[in-house]
Amino acid sequence: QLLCPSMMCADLQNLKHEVHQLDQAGVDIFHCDIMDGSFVPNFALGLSDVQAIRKSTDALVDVHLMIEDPADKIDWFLDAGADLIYIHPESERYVVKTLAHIKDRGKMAGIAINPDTSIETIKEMLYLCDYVLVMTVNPGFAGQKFQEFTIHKINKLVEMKKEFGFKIVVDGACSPEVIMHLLKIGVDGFILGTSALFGKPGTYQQIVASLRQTMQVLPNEK
Ligand code: S6P
Ligand code: MG
Repeated sequence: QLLCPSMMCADLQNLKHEVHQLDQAGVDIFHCDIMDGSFVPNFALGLSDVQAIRKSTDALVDVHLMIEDPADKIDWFLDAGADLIYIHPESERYVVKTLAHIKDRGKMAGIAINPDTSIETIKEMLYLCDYVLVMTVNPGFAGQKFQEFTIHKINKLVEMKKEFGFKIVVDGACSPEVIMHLLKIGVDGFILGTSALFGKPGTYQQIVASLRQTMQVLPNEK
């Protein structure tokens, strides 16, 4: 199972230290939220943050592009050191072409879908996806409420991943309880924000170890 800290929730005044602590705690993918104030009503990390995180770890770094027309910005983030890029089909006219470009550059490609977006709209593109990021809150902010209705879609995606082989990661309000529930359904990874990691009591090491321990004792149903 993949545990992916949402770096916009980290202490950005001590970014390098935060990355080292999270690395030591054994996280899997550093999740970088990029917002443009237009596709979503907020700004978050930028290119220089991705570069700084890349320099501070050998672990995988992902970039979640919550921006309008991401296609022509892909190379910026790949050059900054991203291993995996998520694009939103809601903001990109040529999703297949953009995913193919990421793959052509030898990196991993992902689609991120808003709660309201049906998987019917991305079915034809899944063959190009290494990851599908299911938003369980409307993108833009940490600390929102989990949108229960997205579980139906997650169940359908779990069925589809057998055919296509992508991994499912869930982003938004992933508390320990939500994680345990989704893990049983067959979700592969979780974005850890304020609901499970940042601002919680204990060190990153303790929190990640306790999450892993609870995850291990679950029966592996899928
Ligand atoms: C939100 C962004 C996410 C959040 C993360 C916060 O638009 O894409 O990655 O940072 O979901 O987690 P939480 O637990 O505070 O909801
Ligand atoms: Mg995100």
